[in-house]
Amino acid sequence: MTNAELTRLAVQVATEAGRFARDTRRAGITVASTKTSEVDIVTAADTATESLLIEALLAARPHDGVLGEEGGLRPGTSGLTWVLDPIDGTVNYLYGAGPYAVSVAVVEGEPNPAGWSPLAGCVHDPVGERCYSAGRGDGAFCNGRRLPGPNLVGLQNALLATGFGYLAGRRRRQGRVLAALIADLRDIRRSGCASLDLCSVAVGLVDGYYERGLNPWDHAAGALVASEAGAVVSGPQGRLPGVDLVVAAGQRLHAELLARLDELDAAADD
Ligand code: LIP
Repeated sequence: MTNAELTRLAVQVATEAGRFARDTRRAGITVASTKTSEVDIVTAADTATESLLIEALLAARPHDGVLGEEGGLRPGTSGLTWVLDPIDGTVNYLYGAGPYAVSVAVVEGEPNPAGWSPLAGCVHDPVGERCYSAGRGDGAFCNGRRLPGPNLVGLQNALLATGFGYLAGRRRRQGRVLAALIADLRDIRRSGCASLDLCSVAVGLVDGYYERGLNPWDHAAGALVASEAGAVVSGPQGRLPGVDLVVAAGQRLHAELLARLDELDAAADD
């Protein structure tokens, strides 16, 4: 399959799963379990939506691997792995407060951000009916319209999106960094959905995004949308994005933000 064909498959399954999750929410949802902390929740819809995605993807490509937020890694033999966040923005989904999305990416190579090469991805917002998609080398789109790419601003005029983890210690540290950073910016936005935050950079709804502690499935598809729209997407010191850090912005803001985060991160350790 070409990257364009993989993108079409990602769009098809993410759209169907997004509508399933939206309709399931209307019927009522409850917390099924928790993961890393009492506030890191899983709903029955998360697991059901992931099962729907896996069934549809393996019906089309039975030899691919899967790395899902709820089910973990199921190795394949094709060299390709589908990286799935069935409901990104789970707390928003539970409360009915804020956006959520189905995030589907397919990567080549190792099924981890340090060793993979993203080929195609889709982030589907079933409430806003916005379907972001990208294939490597093919550009980034929303509902079939090419995305304009990131705004070209400096740090002092930047509207930044960010997020916070589920562990109290990590949130305390993230709060310290943000408290020091916020005076240098226009403002921040905290949506609660990393995949849509990354797509928002690609659209220009925010000027940049950063977050530490993300799981691979949180950023796999959104990072490809942002980079295919022309944003610079990296981890710390310009390395690949991953659990240590994901930063996405236009070139100038990316450089200024990365440098400022490095300074603040060092200070937060003191
Ligand atoms: C969420 C991310 C969000 C982050 C939350 C959580 P989930 O993913 O999309 O940006 O700040 O802590 O990780 O848990 O809803 O799939």
